[in-house]
Amino acid sequence: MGNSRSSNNQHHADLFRRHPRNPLISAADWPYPVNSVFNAGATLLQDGTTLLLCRVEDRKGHSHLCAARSENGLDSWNIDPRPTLEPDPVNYPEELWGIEDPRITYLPELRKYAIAYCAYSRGGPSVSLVLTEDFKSFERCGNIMPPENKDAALFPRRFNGLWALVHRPVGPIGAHVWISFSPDMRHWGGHKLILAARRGGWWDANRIGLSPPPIETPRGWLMLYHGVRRTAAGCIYRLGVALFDLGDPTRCTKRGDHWLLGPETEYERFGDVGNVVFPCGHTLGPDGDTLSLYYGGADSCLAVATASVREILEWLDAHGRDYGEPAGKPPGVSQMEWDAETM
Ligand code: BMA
Repeated sequence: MGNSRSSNNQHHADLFRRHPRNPLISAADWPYPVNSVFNAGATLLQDGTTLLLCRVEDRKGHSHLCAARSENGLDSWNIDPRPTLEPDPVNYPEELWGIEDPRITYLPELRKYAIAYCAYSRGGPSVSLVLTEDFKSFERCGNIMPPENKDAALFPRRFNGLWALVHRPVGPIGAHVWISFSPDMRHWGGHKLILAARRGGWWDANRIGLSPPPIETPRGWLMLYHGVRRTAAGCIYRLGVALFDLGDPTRCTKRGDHWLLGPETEYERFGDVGNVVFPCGHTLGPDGDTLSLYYGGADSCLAVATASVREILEWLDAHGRDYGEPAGKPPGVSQMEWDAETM
């Protein structure tokens, strides 16, 4: 498994399995000089090719996006010889310091891919959206969430006629996951907090954010999210899971208490920013169950881990916190408010 600390995990569920070929891609593989390649969005093209839209950082410290394609999603990557999508600060000043962490959602209604990404503006990180049919030409929708906000992705279809976006604004009392709705992808409202960072000693205390775009399952939308633990030695980025109602994605139905993937291997523990696993994309295999999760390791390289959606759901059933009506919660108090008091 290439996992130097796997023995620590013998008593934990091994839901995500790292590929032995990890890390899959790093700066050394790039066709032009770059500092690092990480945090890629992912999608399967119509012909079954895996496309990764990688965050690529140059030696100014600014990021752009560049596509890498592979038939098996593991090797023989065909990388665009030049940046695929570059910041355009002349027309979009919010992209002054680069564009980062793309998350791709295919929209069957438009037959287009929507890419939500972080535009690093003078006011801080913000969310921008772009549409494409082919990852060659792009239709910019501009900045849709002002700073400080990131970790955004669109759902693949509308709810009650409205597009839905998951995102992560930062406020004075934590950074939580929100949802917003729009009739046209330009104007957003109906903002609602849907998953709160826990507090105190939890692995996901104070700061959480969406990882890859929500994953549709028969039981609901599976949301893999990252939690940030602040320690005396720096932050640790890990991955957890929650489930949302299929017809009403504002309603969390289950949440796991444990993280499912954390930095353990060398390529996750050491790099430009150590102790980081940061997935921005996934693909689903032809069996409809095998999830390939593409993630940045230590802000320096790209890796993949596979998991079974069915096993994740079973694990949530066995170990997840039920977001129904737990005993002791006074009527009229929302689950979120109750958690804030009790977690
Ligand atoms: C987050 C994002 C990610 C990055 C992570 C660790 O806030 O900026 O792009 O991987 O921090 O540095």
